[in-house]
Amino acid sequence: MRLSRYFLPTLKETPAEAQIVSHRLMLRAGMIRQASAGIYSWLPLGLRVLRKIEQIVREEQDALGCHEMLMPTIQSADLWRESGRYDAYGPEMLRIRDRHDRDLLYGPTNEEQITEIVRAAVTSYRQLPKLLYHIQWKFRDEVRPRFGVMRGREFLMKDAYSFDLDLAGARQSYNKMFISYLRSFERLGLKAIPMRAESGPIGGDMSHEFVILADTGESEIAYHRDFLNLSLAGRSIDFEADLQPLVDSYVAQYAATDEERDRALEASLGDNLITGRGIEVGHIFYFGTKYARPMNARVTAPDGEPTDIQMGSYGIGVSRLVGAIIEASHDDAGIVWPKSVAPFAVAVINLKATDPDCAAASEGLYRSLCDADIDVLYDDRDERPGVKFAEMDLIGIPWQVIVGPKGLRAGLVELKDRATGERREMSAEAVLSALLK
Ligand code: P5A
Repeated sequence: MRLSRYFLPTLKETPAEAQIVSHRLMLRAGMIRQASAGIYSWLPLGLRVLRKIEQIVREEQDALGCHEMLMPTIQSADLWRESGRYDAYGPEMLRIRDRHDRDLLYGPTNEEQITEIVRAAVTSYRQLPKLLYHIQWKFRDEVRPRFGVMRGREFLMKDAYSFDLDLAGARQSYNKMFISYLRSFERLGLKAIPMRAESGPIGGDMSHEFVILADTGESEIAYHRDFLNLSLAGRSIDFEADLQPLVDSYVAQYAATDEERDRALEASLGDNLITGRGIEVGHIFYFGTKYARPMNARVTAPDGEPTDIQMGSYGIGVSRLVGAIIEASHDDAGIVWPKSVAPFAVAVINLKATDPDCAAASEGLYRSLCDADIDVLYDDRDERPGVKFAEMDLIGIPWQVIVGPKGLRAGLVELKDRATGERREMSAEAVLSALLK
């Protein structure tokens, strides 16, 4: 991508309305623009990051055997009357009326919609288990939308739903998601801590919030210090095996929210307990027959009796993650993208666009990187070097290749690592082979 032709409306001034660093940086880096309170347009740079996150989440859902589909944003109120949630949901739900006076709503979540789909198609225990997900925009008319995309009114969620015959099956589905979430967040460059959460009317131990550490987070958290050393990276997981021992090894490590019932556990951790603040990036629930019963989602069990389907739901805040990753990874100069989600892998910075040698060398590098299928942002503008450096640091591209007249005379360009600030002089060929690796 040539920067001269790209749409990257960066801001020099810090926008006054932004209270936290990720919101400030997303506005300054030209990633988003507010449309109205809690509703944002995603500009080209922001959309690239959103799509990268979405793709990692998608690959990890696919890997555990969850199947992608797409449900609409607009739902019928009648479905929600069946489950009893239409009145219960309150003012957070955006209610709409069509030209025939039919009540609709902009979906805040999709339990009812998916239950309707599955009950129509699944009638026998032989068709279970089923795991389905979609990645779709949601609307919640939050009282206080704030912090940019972190607490928006319109936001992108990955929501998955599990359908099982019995509790043992439901627990296995839950555990698959639990382990898959740890892997997904690791791939996104995050350390997410699974915290026991309020499990609602069903009780039991099957609801967890996945929280990443950030001082500006809205959740209070407490965890065992060893937790930060746990990792699934490089481990291949057999999702059909019994995952309970692996889940237990995580769950045993730390405490949870500041609920009364967790105080004893917190006390038992003693010096190993670390408390702090975090951002909830995922939330998983087991809710048994809460929707299946009122909505008549049943199968015939092996004994021939009709049985309510056991369900769970599993959310990841895809658009919130863009902000959360920035909260976890930035410095004074701007964003420091983890390589897995960076909008471009490499930036080529031509320090003197009017110099034919600089232009030829930069073009050559740009072409070779593009040919190798690497996402490159090429700053070909006639701008001062200081402006170019500041903008590339602000938007956080992991590798910068800096081409200037002085270096070129010695046959050298510079390769800068955005995360460490380390700069190395090398030949263009050496830069190419380093980046292609
Ligand atoms: C689980 C999937 C649910 O809605 N139903 C389907 C369940 N859970 S949840 O916790 O309410 O939301 C899941 C995740 O969505 C993100 N999220 C938000 N992101 C941005 N702005 C918001 N207003 C917002 N509300 C929820 C969170 O990451 C949450 O974990």
